[in-house]
Amino acid sequence: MTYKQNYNDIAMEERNKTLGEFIIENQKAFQYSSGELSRIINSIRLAAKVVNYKVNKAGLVDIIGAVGEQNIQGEEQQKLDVYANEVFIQTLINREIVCGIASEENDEFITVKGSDNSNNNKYVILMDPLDGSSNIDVNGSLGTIFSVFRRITPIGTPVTSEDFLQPGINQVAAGYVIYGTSTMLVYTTGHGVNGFTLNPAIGTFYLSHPNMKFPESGHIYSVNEGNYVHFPQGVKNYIKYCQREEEDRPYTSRYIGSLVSDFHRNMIKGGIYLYPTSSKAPKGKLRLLYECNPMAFIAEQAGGKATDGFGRIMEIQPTELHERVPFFCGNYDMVEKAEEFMAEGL
Ligand code: P6P
Repeated sequence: MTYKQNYNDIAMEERNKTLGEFIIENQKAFQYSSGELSRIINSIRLAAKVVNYKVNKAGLVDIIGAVGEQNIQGEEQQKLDVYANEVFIQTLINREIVCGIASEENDEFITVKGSDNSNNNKYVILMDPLDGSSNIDVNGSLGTIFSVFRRITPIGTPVTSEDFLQPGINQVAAGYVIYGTSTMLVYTTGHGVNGFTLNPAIGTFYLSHPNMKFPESGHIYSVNEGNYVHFPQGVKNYIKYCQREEEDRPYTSRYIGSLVSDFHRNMIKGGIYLYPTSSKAPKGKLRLLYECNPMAFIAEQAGGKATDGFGRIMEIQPTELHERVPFFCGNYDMVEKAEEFMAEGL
């Protein structure tokens, strides 16, 4: 038999490179390529597999249902939220690769010292360990979102809030895990976006979506229309524009209640995700540091756009760890059109 079998006969395991192989091949492209960033992605990979196992068993194991406490967001903490948070934090600490961790589930950031009690690690990571947890009890898809910065305070000193409160343009890596019909890790280090699908049978991620880009045009809009009456006039006008029977419209409305899932579908099929301000969420609901910035980095690397309705998300100077911002993200021209309505409809 010739070496070149029929491509489709070759199992993914043989035809697609693994995440590990991809990281090694692209090591030199990582900014400050000292291997630490690769090790961060590797630790995310391990934690994602552990969380994926629990997410898939959530219906069987007693980890469904709120743990009874509330996080700083005032949201009911689901057991899986707490579990995922602990898995990602412990995996990152054990690997001794970051000097600090901030999480949606923790009021304050965590200082991470080396086993020799040093502060010599160069990176901080910010994360939403389990995004869309309201979907847990209804078997909906969930996600993990992460954002990586190089610390800006002197190496060797304890990490400070300054290291976390950096504008999104300083990110050195960002990504998400989507726990859906399949589990994928999608991330960027500033050199394009690549998606890796987990083969749960052997616990290996394979490069299934190389160089991901938004399609030329999009026809999906994702927003919680239950809040319509509370939206700014510009958002109301944009939603009516999406629904009007003219040109390439009406668009399709799709909203899963999980940013990662809505974003992922829109990046593949073309669309826009909006979480505007409303009287119920005067600054919006989504958090700048560990939801909007990482998704904005990925969106821009995939040829899309991410704004707060008026300005680029990644140029916002954060002032507090859990600050919220309005979020418009997706196909470049769709976000631009929404911004036009925001400018008119003040
Ligand atoms: P609402 C999940 O809590 C989340 O942060 C995003 O993942 C999701 O898109 C949004 O909030 C859903 O919020 O108010 O529409 O239920």
